[in-house]
Amino acid sequence: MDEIASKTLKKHLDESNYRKLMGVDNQDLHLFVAEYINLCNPDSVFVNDDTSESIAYVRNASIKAGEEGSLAISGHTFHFDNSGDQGRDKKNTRILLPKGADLGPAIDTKDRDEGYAEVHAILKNIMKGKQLFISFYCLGPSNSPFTIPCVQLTDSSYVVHNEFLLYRSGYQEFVTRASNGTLAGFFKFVHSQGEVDERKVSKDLDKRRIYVDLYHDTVYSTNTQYGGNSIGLKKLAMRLAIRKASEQGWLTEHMLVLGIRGPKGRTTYFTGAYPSMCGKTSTAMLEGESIVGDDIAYLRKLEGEVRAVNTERGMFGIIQGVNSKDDPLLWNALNSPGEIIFSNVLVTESGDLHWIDKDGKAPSKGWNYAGEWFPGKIDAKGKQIPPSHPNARFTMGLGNLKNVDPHLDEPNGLPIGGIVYGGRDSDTCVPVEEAFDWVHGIVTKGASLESETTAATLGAEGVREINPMANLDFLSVPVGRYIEMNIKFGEWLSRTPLIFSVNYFLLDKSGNWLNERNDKKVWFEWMELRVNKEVDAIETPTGRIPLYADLKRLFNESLKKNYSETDYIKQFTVRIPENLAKIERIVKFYKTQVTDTPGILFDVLEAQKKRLIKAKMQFGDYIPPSMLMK
Ligand code: OXD
Ligand code: MN
Repeated sequence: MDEIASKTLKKHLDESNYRKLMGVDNQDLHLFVAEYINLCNPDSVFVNDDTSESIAYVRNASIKAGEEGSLAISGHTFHFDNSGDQGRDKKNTRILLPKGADLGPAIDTKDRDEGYAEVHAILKNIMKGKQLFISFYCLGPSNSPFTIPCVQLTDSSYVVHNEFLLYRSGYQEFVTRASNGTLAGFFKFVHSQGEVDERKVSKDLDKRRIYVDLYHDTVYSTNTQYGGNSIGLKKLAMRLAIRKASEQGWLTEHMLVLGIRGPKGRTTYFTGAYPSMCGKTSTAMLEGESIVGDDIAYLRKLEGEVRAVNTERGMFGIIQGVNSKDDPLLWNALNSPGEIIFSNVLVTESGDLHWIDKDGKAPSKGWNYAGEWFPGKIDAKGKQIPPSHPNARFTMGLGNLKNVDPHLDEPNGLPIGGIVYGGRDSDTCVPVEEAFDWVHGIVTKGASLESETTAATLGAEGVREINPMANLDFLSVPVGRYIEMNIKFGEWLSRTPLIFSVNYFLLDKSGNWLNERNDKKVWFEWMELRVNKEVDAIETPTGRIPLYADLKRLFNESLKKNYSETDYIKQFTVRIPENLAKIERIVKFYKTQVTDTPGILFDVLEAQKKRLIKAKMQFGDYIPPSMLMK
């Protein structure tokens, strides 16, 4: 090893931690660790080798450091982030690019040399007086074609604790790959929470940066604790993986993976992309079905089939609205003993919790991300502070759930029958619709996904935005190239998944929901039957929709609900003006915000526009499904 690196490691690591690090016999790793020890200058270093002692050490460290506190139920802990650090910081998240490289106007980038210098200046001595934790993980099941090994450096035991719960451990994978020479290309994450105040929350938010160095597979994150900014393997790794996937011909997607039980004991697997806070986790948790993952999936073509894995093994889920009636499985897990971290919820003196729309009333007193709380408390701008933040979260391993799919760790992933795209759309798309074919689906459902912004990111809520495949925030390749990759991915398959759209957020003219929360179970059961060619559909200008009789039967069988034809007509009427307006917005986006849009996208949208205009001339602006039945 390089002499300076060797000296640094020997100086900063005690004998046992040095031994653990050297257990991974890889020079690149040692040089990387030594470089950031020299720069960040921690007081001590802890290497996590995934033994139960190491895990216990970190768990205790988080309580000891005050990053987490214990709660009444055994294994439950809480954590607060700064009130200005409650969501993903899109403004300060940048892809670092060398001179001459360009990802187009829709993706925020920064000159690599400038960004690198800036973040390295912030990192200098940032860990003085602190301990550095080094941990190893695998994205995807270990020892599989999907596996990406990752190493995380952080001074936050809260971040490490989250990662224990969310990712498959990777020390052994590093040891094995280092010894057989297959460790090249591992992902690297350097995080520091920076200085914390008396509540142990990051205080230098003006120095919050999340910089993604694509060409060195490294991400830097500073002066933030919010999981979406700090947990390297989550949305930070996604950017690295999207680029890797684009070079190797597979896909990294913002997708859940879910098993839907069909007739005769069959399970059909779906993936589904939804922007944050648009029903992704509650879909993954559908009662009677099985969850493989709720956030990020890798998709590969293996022997002519699309197969998918959850890159994670836990959930960093939004807790607002979780209640015993609508989410019985999650409710049970969140109220049972077991290892769970709750962030930015309301904590009472007795160690109980409250969050927005939980069963029961908010207590009259407690502590949350904004300090001591009581009903009616207002912030500096005179706005009422809710008991918990709308983006408050829980972190929990999928093993805590009764509905976890038994094939979660299948090394070759699960065969995918359908791919679903869903956004927050109050007035345009029907609740469920099948695309005519792969390319039509990728263009009109995935690439045309629109959604209203939510509290998962900092900034205004409720603004309609185009969000291709719900993945725009994480793209690290030009948008056009990404769409092209998706189109190409559907070629040369012996079994092509069907593509669908769903919309849980339709409103009537008076602003009332047109659907109930659990209706999505029926949409998925209908899609399962379509994938297995067991029900017919009605062809509309925008895709294929269910027949009333099939939905009536499914509502009755699955939800014990009488589904009226009036509701069906309200929900499934084709809205021509809204659909035409949507096409205008999408075309404008791809003409002005994307410089490399594949021509086929415009062709497919133009054909859809023509079908809509033709139907309008024949049937008018709002077409009930019965008029389109052959
Ligand atoms: C998430 C997000 O946390 O997308 O999953 O914001
Ligand atoms: Mn997400």
